[in-house]
Amino acid sequence: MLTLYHSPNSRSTRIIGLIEAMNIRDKIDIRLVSILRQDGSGGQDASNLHPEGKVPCLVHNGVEIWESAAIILYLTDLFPESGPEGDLGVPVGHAQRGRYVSWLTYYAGIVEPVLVHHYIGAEHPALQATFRGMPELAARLKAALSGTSWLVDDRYTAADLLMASPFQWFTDITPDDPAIRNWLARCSDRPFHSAVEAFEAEAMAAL
Ligand SMILES: N[C@@H](CCC(=O)N[C@@H](CS)C(=O)NCC(=O)O)C(=O)O
Repeated sequence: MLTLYHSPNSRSTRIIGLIEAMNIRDKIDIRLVSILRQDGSGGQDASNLHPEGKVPCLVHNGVEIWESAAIILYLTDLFPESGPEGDLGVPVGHAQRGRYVSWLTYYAGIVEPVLVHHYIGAEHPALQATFRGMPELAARLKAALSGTSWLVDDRYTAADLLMASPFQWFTDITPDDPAIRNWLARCSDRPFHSAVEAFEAEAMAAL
């Protein structure tokens, strides 16, 4: 039994995207919960099993899986080769598995902190030493996209879905580079986005 605790228009929206892209809606019970939003609205929901009351949180047979990158890895491993978009993951043993796992964990460990530091204007030698900054993030993306359309295995994977997501919300922080902008446009063109918009509109109305 799989349950996703979800709040619309939040970081868990990308998990809805993954679910739509993989066509696994019938395999997951999606429960809408409220969260404490950064503008002070909303509030934690006692029914949400995330240990900090955040979203997304996936629960599989009583075990909580939290952090978007972990949930994405978990679902793409659990349901390989599912959905009209084909396999969004990269299986264990595949030559590109390491690259796939690296982008997912790079997102969680580096990209989120770098974007938050950039947003609040935080600068410190320890931040630079530990996470680097926006120029380095842009350089990584640019290098990865040189000569290929996607980050891993020359095809759209959940690594693209996750890595593109913050730039799709905050378009003004997108690095000004044609390779990155074209990649984002390709990511935003994926057919599942219209289903996500419809799902989120309904979820918003239901909350
Ligand atoms: N790094 C986490 C971030 C999760 C997160 O911060 N989610 C926000 C929604 S965008 C949240 O639930 N905030 C509620 C709170 O802070 O209590 C992930 O990607 O899953």
